[in-house]
Amino acid sequence: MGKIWANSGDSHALEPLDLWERALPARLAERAPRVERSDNRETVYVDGQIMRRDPLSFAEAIRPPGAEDVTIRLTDLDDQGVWGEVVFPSRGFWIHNMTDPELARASAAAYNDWAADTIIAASPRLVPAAITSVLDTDDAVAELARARDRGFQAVYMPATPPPDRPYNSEVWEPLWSLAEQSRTPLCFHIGTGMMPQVISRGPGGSVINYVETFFPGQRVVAHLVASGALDRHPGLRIFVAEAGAAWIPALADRMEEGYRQHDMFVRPKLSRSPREIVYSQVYTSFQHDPSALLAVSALGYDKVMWGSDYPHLEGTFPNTQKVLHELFDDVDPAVRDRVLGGAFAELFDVPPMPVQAT
Ligand code: MZD
Ligand code: MN
Repeated sequence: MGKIWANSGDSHALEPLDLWERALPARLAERAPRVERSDNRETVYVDGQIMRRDPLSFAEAIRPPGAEDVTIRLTDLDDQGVWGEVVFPSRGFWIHNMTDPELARASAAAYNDWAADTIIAASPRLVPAAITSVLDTDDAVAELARARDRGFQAVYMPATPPPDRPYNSEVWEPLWSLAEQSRTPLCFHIGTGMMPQVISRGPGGSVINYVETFFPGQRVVAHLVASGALDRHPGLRIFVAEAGAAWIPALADRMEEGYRQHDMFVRPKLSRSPREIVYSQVYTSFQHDPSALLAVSALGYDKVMWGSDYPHLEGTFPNTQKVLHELFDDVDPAVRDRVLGGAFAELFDVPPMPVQAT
């Protein structure tokens, strides 16, 4: 079977353990994301909190050499058939669990400098997403502007914002404006921000947790559509990464019904219907879901990208070609090209992909 080439909306870089230690003054570095390993577990600390305590087997399983070595990453990409990819943080995710604005501002800038020097500099196929503060809008706007100057094309946002800064709040308006004006997609990766990933323990816990982490991605869309944020900024594109895609049409139906049947309560009124806003400004990615392709072919929602989620267990590495053939061999080539490159190209600029094998 010929090699299928794909652009991927979702992957992760693993930061050096001493990134923040080297970049920040000691009084901040000691509260930046750091890791301790003992008795077969890895514990992640940030801003005085324990964020995760994983079995080493899980922590190590998501770290093939390409996770932190860009040269090996590019070799893996060629082998797997991934041309361009959005690169999200790993430990940088924990910056959005900080409560100290100065620490968040400095930690985000340090991550962005590292990602620009290491990932952007390595290849035009790699599109790292910059981190900004979510505690202070002025800091977020300043760092987005700085990141654009450093060559970033995207910003990563947490699926769950700080409790006092919900995404329907006006406090975010200057960030929505700059993201629209600079054509910078805001990329909300699931399992991040002020909601723990592990909610349920005991019977079925891991699958319950896996399902629970995709609900905040749906809340992001509901908040940004219903509050009018996306309606006020028609050029703003948001991307919910790693939550699948087939829920978008159902969410659009739900918002349409609520907007229409509860008209007497609706504010603000929108200039376009919720579905028009979602279908024109909300992008999603999936790894294995057959339902995602049906959202495109059967329900007309085409802002769908495939994502490898390299190097995570939830992704397709090292079996990407097998997954792509299973997903796309019997699919309309127009749908395949849309999901493997077209939607990606509306948000991100990478060199032209090799010609698909017929
Ligand atoms: C980025 C988020 C994704 C998730 C959360 C997990 C599985 C568990 O036996 P017991 O009673 O002690 O129960 C333990 C239990 C098995 C219930 C629990 O430990 O569910 N462990 C792994 O944390 N699942 C839902 S999935 O949150 C979206 C997908 C898996 C990788 C994930 C955890 C990654 C992400 C995302 O923020 C992170 C990061 C750097 O890589 C991994 C870990 C960390 C968090
Ligand atoms: Mn991911």
